[in-house]
Order: sequence, then C-alpha cells, then structure tokens
Amino acid sequence: MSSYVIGDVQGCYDELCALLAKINFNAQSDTLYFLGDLINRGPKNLETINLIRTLPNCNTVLGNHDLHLLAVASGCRDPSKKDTFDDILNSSELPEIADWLRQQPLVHSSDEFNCTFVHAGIPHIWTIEKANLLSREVETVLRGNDFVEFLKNMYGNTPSTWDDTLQGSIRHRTITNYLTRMRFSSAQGELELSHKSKNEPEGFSPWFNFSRTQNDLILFGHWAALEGASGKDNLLALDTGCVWGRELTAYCLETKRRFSVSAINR
Ligand SMILES: [Mn+2]
Repeated sequence: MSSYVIGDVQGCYDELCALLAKINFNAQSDTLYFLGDLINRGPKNLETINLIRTLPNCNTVLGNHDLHLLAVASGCRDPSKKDTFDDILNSSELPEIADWLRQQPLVHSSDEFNCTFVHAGIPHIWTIEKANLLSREVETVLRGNDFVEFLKNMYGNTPSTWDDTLQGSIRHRTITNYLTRMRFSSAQGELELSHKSKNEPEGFSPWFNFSRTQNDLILFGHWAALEGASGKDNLLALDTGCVWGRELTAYCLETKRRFSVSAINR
C-alpha cells in the first residue's frame, strides 16, 4: 500500500513501465498520482495515456500538453510541428480519451497526505484553497457544453497578472496559465511565460521562491530545467526531463524517497 507521484511522462511509455517495475508497483494496492503532461514530444503517447486512464487507483492533473491535445482533437488548434501525438489523433479511441481528459482536474489537494498536486505550480498570490476554487471554475467549463469555446480562447500570454475581477474566457485562460504554464513570477504575481531555462529574467523569480502564507506541500512538474530540484523541502519538482534524455522520477509519499529510471536512448 504505497502512493507514488510521477512527473512528466510525455509519451515515454517504456520508461514508465521500467519505473513501475522498479517500484514493484501493485495496481491493486498502490496508488499513482501523475503531475500532467502525460503525452507529447515522446514516442508512445497512445500506450501511455491508455495505461494511465485504465489503471485502478490512478490520478492525474492536467498539463499544458494534455490541454493542447484536447484543443487539437476538437479542431480548435492546428498541431505544431513538434507534436508527436498523431498516434492518439488517429486512434479509434480518441473520443473516449478526450472525454477522460476533460474530466481531470488542474489542481488536486489530498487530505490524506496534506499535499497538493499541480502541473506547473501555485502562485504565491493564491492560497491553496483559492487555487482549488479557481481550478474548479476551469474544470466546470472543461466538462460542460462550452468546452470548445474555452479551448479556442485558451492560448495567449495575456493578461500576465491575476486580477479577481477577470471574467469569462480571459479569466479561465489566466487561471490555466498559472496552473499549467507558470515558471517565473514577479513579486506582484506577474507571469513571465517565455523563459524556460533556470536563468531569471530581470524582475522575476521562480514561482516557488516567493514566501507563502502557510507551509504548503506542493508537488509539481513542467520545468525540466530544474532537474528535480527547487531548493525547497515542501515544494517538490518532479519533472526530471525523461523526454529530453534524462530521467523519469517517482516520489513515494509515505517514505519520501525518490526512484528514477534513465531515459532509453532512441
Ligand atoms: Mn508542461
């Protein structure tokens, strides 16, 4: 009876299987929490998502690549040249995969472990409780009849700063940008969405460097350049860049141990 949190898989199905073997994963008694970006850029997206959605005791939050797949699948967005999820788009299972993705949350807080799972992070300007409430707003739209409208309006870096008075599709885009794309923030909570390295743009810092009002335990992915290290004991970075040739990592919530497998050379 163990619980593991796994960072960005991005279609690295063979490494996921190797990681599950390494932790002696038991599908009946163990629980998995994925941190989003289950697919894209890697080679075996259909196998990856079908494994994750059919395992018992398996949870995920949505990442930017998962939402991008939904946008492409529903005709809101053309695929980019870097996208590798044609195997899902061409599958007869696409409708059920898309329906399953639309039911997944952007933020999930666990009472059992007193922690929060999110793809990119929780900005210091929001409490955990507020992040959950805002996440529920987006999830309601994503599950409802107007989800295509949300996906059409999801792309874009503006507005760059949260404001409680934001409304409609702009509000939903801004919430989604914080929860699924954030890396750098200003002290005022302004997002800087163009930098992916560890080097801070002037006036900005990694979102997890700003002090929080409570000692929250947050597990997040999305930022492979961190190489699994945020420098904070309670803000755990678990994207260790498997799709970029590094490692896939699982964190055991009971023992606080990390387990990693190396990317397979292709
Ligand atoms: Mn991501």
